[in-house]
Amino acid sequence: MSAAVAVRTIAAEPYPFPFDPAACALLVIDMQRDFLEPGGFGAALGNDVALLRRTIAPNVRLLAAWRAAGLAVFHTREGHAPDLSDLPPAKLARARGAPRIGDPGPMGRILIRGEAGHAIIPELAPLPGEPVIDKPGKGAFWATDLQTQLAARGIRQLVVTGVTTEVCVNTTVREANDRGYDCLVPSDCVGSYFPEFQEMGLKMIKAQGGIFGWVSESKHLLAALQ
Ligand code: C5J
Repeated sequence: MSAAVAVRTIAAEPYPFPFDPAACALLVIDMQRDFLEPGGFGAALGNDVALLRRTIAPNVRLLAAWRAAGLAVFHTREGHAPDLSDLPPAKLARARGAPRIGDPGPMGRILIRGEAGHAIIPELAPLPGEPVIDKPGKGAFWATDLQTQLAARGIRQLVVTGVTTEVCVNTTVREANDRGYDCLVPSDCVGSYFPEFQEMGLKMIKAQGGIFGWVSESKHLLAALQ
């Protein structure tokens, strides 16, 4: 990790974000084939994956700059054990009439660890040494050791990217906020299958003086990292 990088201010809403690179991790949420690729879980539910795929290029650029600066990177994957022992019955019961978690899909069993669809898309594949947090829930903190790993690296800020804006990104930002982390969400690096949820998901984060965190664009982070 880069130790001598100064704190700098990032243009953001509702007000500038005091970016402290040495204490800030990039947390890339669930950029998995099941959500982003045709034939995955998201597509099987009738969603247009193009709305999520527009986030790939900005994430690739941000991840490259983050790595070049030597800063901390974490990835997450939503998924479950093959025997579904970590899948709450209530979660399994949802999506009646549609393919469910554990059902066979074009890329293996849907959202099951080890299946092709569960993997992170190749464009954003984790490098050796970058932690990958396997999470059975929507939030990245529940039933994972993310908080322990962040504490071990002295992380107090998170730049949260990935999919989907209103589900796993929002849940993770809220979990992080309650645990004392400052979260910045670059709007071009998060995506939703639903344009109205994209808009509202971002508005909810920055509302009321930044009730859950800050919203910015990746270009401001890229400029600060140069
Ligand atoms: C969903 C996620 N949408 N990663 N998962 O079920 O947001």
